[in-house]
Amino acid sequence: MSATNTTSTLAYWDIIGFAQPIRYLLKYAGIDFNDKRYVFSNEKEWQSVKSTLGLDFPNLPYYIDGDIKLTQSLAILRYLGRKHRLVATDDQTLVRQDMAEQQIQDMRDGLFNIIMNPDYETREADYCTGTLEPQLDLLVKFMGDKEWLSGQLSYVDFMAYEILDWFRLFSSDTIAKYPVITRYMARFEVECKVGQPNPVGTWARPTRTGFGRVWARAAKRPPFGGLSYNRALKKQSSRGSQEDNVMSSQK
Ligand SMILES: N[C@@H](CCC(=O)N[C@@H](CS)C(=O)NCC(=O)O)C(=O)O
Repeated sequence: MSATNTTSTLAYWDIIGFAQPIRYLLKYAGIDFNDKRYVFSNEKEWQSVKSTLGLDFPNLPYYIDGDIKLTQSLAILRYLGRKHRLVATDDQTLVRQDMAEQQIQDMRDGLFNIIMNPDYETREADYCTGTLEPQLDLLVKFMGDKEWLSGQLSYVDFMAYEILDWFRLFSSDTIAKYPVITRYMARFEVECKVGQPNPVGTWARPTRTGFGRVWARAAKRPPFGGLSYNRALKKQSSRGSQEDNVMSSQK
């Protein structure tokens, strides 16, 4: 079976999570894929098929593209990046791409550490000023006047956008301090049509409530600093830069 003549399948829970950058990339590349969602509240459904799919390391997300079957979200993103030319092509941009990839992973891990922590509320402020802001300072310096992290649009920007969006939900005040980041996100939303009715909007946005539930469960308290998801979004858009507000009104 050829990998190019089949409809591929991306499977994950019915939430955004680790699959969302992959969904964005597939949509951006114009791939008509089967967006398989296992019900998060019914883990048995996934467990009953987990070992039957021919995956070397069964997990979610998984991606099946003809005879290519893979798990590990980063491996999937790299595979799709190579396949759809969303990878750096020279040494300078490759080095930037590789470093940004790992830095974004570290930032994501930092966020998970804090939201999983039982002392979440008391640690949140320190995390924002002591960890997140220095990381964002470095990211802004790294970007300089470049539009994309490596210098050209790559799979790493899909990862970066998603984690920055989580940070924006987590602490919109922190992200609002970084106009370069706000503009980068707005640029990505335009380029990749995030939140617009076609082709991404109708299936991407509603899943964010699932993300809120996961977050709330992990932290054992309401997400987004006690705000409901909708109020958090409103607060975020009312504090964003002018450009950010333009983007929000397009959603
Ligand atoms: N390193 C893996 C982690 C995958 C992972 O932890 N998947 C979680 C959801 S985020 C899961 O529920 N996997 C299903 C399972 O463990 O059976 C990746 O990046 O894909």
